[in-house]
Amino acid sequence: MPRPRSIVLAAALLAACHRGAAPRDAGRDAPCHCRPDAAMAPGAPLPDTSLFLLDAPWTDQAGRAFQLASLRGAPTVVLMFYGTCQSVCPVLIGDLLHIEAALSPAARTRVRFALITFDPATDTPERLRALAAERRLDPARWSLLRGSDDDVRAVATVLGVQFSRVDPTTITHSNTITVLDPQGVVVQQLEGLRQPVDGVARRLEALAR
Ligand SMILES: [Cu+2]
Repeated sequence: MPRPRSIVLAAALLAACHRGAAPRDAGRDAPCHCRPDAAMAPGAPLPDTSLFLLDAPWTDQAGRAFQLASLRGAPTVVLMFYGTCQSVCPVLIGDLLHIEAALSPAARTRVRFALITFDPATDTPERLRALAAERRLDPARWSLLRGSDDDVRAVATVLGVQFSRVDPTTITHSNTITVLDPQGVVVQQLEGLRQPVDGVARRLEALAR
């Protein structure tokens, strides 16, 4: 059986990034060596390591069609999570809220937050909308996204996020917060819970200028 196009594209993206350095190596405050010197003009082709090259159809918490490429031009914080997680996902969403709170008002209006569920079968738009309301996630900045299992796996591959379903209600997963530059290239990753957010906030401020 041929592999889905999204998986093939994710593998190509990963290979392109490894020609420079893996997204993981962009972690902490280190500069991302995989960021190419492509022109940053809005109409220019996306860098070949851009997550936005995954042109899969997503659905947001309002039930609207959503493309990752619609985030182009905005520094974006990406978290893979699932809504029924009882342990770490609520903490990670709290960490993203801390990042948002650490931004200047000017940067806050530009930065976007994209939460992609590992569990699209359970996390319907209604459930995602309820979660967004419960956590007071501003819909102008926060998109909670569900897609096909293949497309979720493709994003996880590009971000270096591991996940695995251990029983019908539990998914084990990496605790990774990723910062994308306005072209969709990984420039920073935080691993673990309750990490200091100052470095990420500074990076987002710089990207939002
Ligand atoms: Cu979780």
